Amino acid sequence: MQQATAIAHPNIALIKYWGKRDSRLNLPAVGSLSITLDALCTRTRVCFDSTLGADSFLLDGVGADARRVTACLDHLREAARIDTRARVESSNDFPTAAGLASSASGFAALVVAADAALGLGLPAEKLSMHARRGSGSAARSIFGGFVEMSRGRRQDGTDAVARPLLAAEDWPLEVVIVITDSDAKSLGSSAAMMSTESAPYYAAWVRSSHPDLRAAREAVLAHDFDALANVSVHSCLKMHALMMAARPPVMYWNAATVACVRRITALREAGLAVFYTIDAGPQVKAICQPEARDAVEHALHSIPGVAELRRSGLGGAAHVAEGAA
Ligand code: 2P0
Repeated sequence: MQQATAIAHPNIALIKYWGKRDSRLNLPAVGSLSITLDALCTRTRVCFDSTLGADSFLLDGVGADARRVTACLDHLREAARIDTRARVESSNDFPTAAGLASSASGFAALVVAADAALGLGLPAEKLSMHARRGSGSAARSIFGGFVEMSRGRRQDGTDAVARPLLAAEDWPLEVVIVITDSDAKSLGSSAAMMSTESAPYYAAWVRSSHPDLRAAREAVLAHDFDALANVSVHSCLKMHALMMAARPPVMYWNAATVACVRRITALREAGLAVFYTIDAGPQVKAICQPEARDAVEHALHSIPGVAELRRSGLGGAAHVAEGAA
């Protein structure tokens, strides 16, 4: 038996990945920029066992569909020139499939654990490429802090990988995660993404993502909070507008989502260093300077429909869990 356990953290995109240039290889249509959250965590154990006839997948203690896990492991098995099946056990300390990027941390942890179990020792860029094949956003969760993901140009996708942009300790922003609904979402992001390619603005979305990515990269490297806030809110709302303009439309927001957006906007107008982003779900993430965090939490916790607040710093590259089997 060859086994290892890995830990990975979800990330949230400030410049959004939405749309694919190749769905078979899972290549993104646009580049993206994210922050990895150190307070949320996925722990995944992979055990290759020659007595197994098929891969099995236990997610938060419950048997789950192993097809995407198998597809991801197949690439690593090919690299290791083995055909052994694996038992995979994964758990999240936050709601799964609810717009909190559990697939990002999930596939990043899977790839890092499988790489260690098989003794491959792949470099981080290769791990990122394998994670991307599992889930586009997972490519970014291989790294901590601020991370940039390239759309790449090559047809084989070998250049569609993430790279670290700035270490967390170089600009230690904080995130208040506002959970407005912890149920799993009814429409997964892969399906939603495919359907939004029917929106009439899709070509404009792809075209306009390049200057957004450049502006965000420059803002991160210059530690320019206002510039990062402006371009991040723009990317977020543009992505949701694209979803709403699809046929059929996709609408992830609920009343509390809208109330939080309005409250955060008012806080920012009043001079607080905070902005919001929203992913494929109804949760809101408030990104702020550390000194603004208490005021942000205070303003958000009493909004009707807000179920829970979680706070996080940045950090957390995916890694093998030392001492675990
Ligand atoms: C992102 N999201 O950049 C965007 C913003 C959600 C909204 O990447 O089809 O689960 O598995 O590659 O990575 C969520 O999509 O999609 C996502 P697949 P994924 O974080």
